[in-house]
Amino acid sequence: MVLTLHHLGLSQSERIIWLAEELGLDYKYVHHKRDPMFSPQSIKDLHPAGTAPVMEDDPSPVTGSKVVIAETGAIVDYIISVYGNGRLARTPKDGAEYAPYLEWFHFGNGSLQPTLFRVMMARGPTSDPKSPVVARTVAKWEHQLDMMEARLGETGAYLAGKELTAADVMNICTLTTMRGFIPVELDTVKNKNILAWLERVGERPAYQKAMKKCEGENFKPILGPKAEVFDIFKPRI
Ligand SMILES: N[C@@H](CCC(=O)N[C@@H](CS)C(=O)NCC(=O)O)C(=O)O
Repeated sequence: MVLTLHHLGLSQSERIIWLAEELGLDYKYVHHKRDPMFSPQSIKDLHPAGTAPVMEDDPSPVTGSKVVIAETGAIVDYIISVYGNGRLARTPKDGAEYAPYLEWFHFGNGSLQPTLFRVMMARGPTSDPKSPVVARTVAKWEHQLDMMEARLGETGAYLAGKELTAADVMNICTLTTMRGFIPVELDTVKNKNILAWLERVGERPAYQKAMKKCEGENFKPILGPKAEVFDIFKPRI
């Protein structure tokens, strides 16, 4: 066993565990508990970023020595290329799915998640609800959901096409687990394709297995229109 995947409880690092389960990889799982809300020292000791996920590959088949990565998109790319035989990715050879795959893959960390975190700041106690910046932030979030809704309407299934790809893996947690930090609701009419997509993902055995591994047997992922703040964040948000 050479691949070690580090997850921080209730966090976006669930994406890597889900990916590994979808690919059926053999890996060592390491769970880190928040301290009390952010990374514990055990995560900080792994990489200067001090954030999760962290992947350790020792020895990496690429270098023959230890490789450590702490950025989700890079870990996803590495795992798919080195251990996944390209599965769950799209390349120029896949024709029409290539460009949307790339765009939606990067949309997750490049647009959707930063916007959701800005919504959190906009709702914070120091924010002025009348500020145009707040209005613009909320409008941007709505607009990004509209884009996603339209794309899922086009494919009728997943972001790149009819099959799950890493583009879905990059985006799902912002609309599931991240809503346990920032409880935005989804509209059953306006966001119906998004909600159907969350349900589709929630039915995947690999997703279920990953979520149980990350958060315990009794954890219920946020897959419906309503979202409640996780207990550990309640006094702080
Ligand atoms: N861009 C990074 C962000 C990583 C990140 O901020 N992870 C959060 C998990 S939700 C974290 O480690 N938070 C704890 C902390 O910042 O102390 C990625 O996609 O991997």
